[in-house]
Amino acid sequence: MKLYGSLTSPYVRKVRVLIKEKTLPVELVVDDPWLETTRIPAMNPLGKVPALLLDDGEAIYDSTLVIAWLDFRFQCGIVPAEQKGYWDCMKWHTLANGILDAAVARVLESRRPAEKQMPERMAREQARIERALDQIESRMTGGAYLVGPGFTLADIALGVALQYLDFRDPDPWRDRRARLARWHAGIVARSSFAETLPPGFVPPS
Ligand SMILES: N[C@@H](CCC(=O)N[C@@H](CS)C(=O)NCC(=O)O)C(=O)O
Repeated sequence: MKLYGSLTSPYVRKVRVLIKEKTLPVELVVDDPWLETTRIPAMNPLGKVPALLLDDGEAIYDSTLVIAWLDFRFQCGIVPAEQKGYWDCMKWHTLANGILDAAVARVLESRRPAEKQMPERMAREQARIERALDQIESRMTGGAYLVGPGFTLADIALGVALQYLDFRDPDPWRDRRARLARWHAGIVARSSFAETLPPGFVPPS
């Protein structure tokens, strides 16, 4: 079983953190979907990473589905089984994915030639991120984990999303968000996060 993806994609990183956490037998194959040499479209017609290539040749794609597939196949227990914990975890994952979608859209817009950039588009994406972070800060309970007493997919998804903000756009998101910053420091101290940092990225201390 092989995971295809780039080392800078936060969507791929969510899966890589899960693989490290649970020591799953999945080999990482580095593939940048933006390069002409990419093999991703043969696996995922949408041309995006991550894609998980199964031993029978079938491919699973989209990080949410790849994680659900691995969780089911290896009984990882990364999502609580009881109803409230399950849906809380799914909600956090969805919100974290939304932050990532907004952050990635903003980064892509900022890479267009200056005369073609749409500042209002970037501002709209930034506003989504700010609203999400403010809501999350107001909901933080001060505990070490987002859902229940243990580490879950919610911690992986939001931990990766916030570190992607640090990586691509060192916005002072920690200002006014002390509880979120404290929780995040505990999550990214895990070896699964340290071992999956984008190359060359030094997280803020
Ligand atoms: N919803 C998808 C998003 C995946 C995604 O956007 N991946 C980016 C890398 S960060 C990609 O492959 N982009 C290539 C492209 O847009 O052509 C997921 O969760 O897997």
